[in-house]
Amino acid sequence: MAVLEQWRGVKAIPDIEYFASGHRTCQGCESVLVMRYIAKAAGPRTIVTGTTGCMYVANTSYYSTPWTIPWMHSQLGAAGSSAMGTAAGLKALMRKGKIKDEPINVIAFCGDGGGADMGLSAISAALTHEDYNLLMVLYDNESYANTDIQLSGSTPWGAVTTFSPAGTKHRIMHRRWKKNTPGLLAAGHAGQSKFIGTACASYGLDFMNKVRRALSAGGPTFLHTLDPCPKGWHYDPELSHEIGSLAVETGIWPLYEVNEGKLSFTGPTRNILLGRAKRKPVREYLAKQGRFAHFTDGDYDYFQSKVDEMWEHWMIPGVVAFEMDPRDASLLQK
Ligand SMILES: Cc1ncc(C[n+]2csc(CCOP(=O)(O)OP(=O)(O)O)c2C)c(N)n1
Ligand code: SF4
Ligand SMILES: [Mg+2]
Repeated sequence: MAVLEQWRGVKAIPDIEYFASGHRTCQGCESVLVMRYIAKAAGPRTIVTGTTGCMYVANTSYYSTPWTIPWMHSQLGAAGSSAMGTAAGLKALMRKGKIKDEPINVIAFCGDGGGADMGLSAISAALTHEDYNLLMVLYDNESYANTDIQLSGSTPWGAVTTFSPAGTKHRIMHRRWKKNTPGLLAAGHAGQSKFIGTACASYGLDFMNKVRRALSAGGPTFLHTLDPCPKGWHYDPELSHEIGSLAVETGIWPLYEVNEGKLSFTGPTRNILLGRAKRKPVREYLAKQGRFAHFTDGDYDYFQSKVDEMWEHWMIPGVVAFEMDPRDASLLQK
């Protein structure tokens, strides 16, 4: 296992890039910034695998690649399996003396279609194998973007996608609330996974230090990032950074980590919980994106009420969605 020290400020971040030029993602793509950050945070002794999606197709076309560290494509639902296979293979080769015994980081990334939907079982399986050091990164652009923005289990309520166009008969075509993937993995793998967290590329230092903590944790780990996608979310590419910040500042995307079973909140989310900042209205985030352009006042109110519920009634805001049944609340009081 590598031990990567924390970077105390932006000046401590090295200039060198391990994910360089040569990709063809859209202008303003935040998922590609996620790739750059994970490579920078992990450093040169790293192997990356990546499932099919924008971060495969747009990054490795026509014999070009921005990856300067070893990278391998994996099947759409195979982030967990490829991470475990790579970690197990390295361990066996080192044990047999076929390669030098040294810390090598293993990172497997997937999109929300590949990870929150199709490959969730393999990610869960990898998180139960305490003897392998690996990090799985789910980059969430809230759609199957590469195949033209179909909705996934991670798409927010009411958003227009190619599978959920706003119609005249049914204005809101997507009526399911976004799946709480990091919460379900954190709650379901307590005592197995060493680190499970959320991040957003608008908070680069917080993001890269989480990657470094996860890689130094000594076990299977998982990071879920929320990535504004100008093409699928329909906004001017120059707004990507601001939209990512608004997702956190409105409380829609809480930043937290569960490290060795201990939960802590980071960045603006921590300030909101400490009472140092107020949650911004969700409308400020939603109204900047064309995928919500059909929203009425009632739709904004409904969205706000669901986010308020998450902060005011969940057992742990943004993480664990249950409330105690009032009839049983006294059972937990000592
Ligand atoms: C098993 C399988 N089913 C369908 C596809 C077609 N396909 C390729 S990329 C993709 C979208 C993946 O979405 P996501 O994982 O969210 O990544 P994104 O494209 O958004 O970056 C799909 C459906 C495939 N490659 N493999
Ligand atoms: S469609 Fe979205 S995720 Fe895919 S390359 Fe473009 S901006 Fe990035
Ligand atoms: Mg996606």
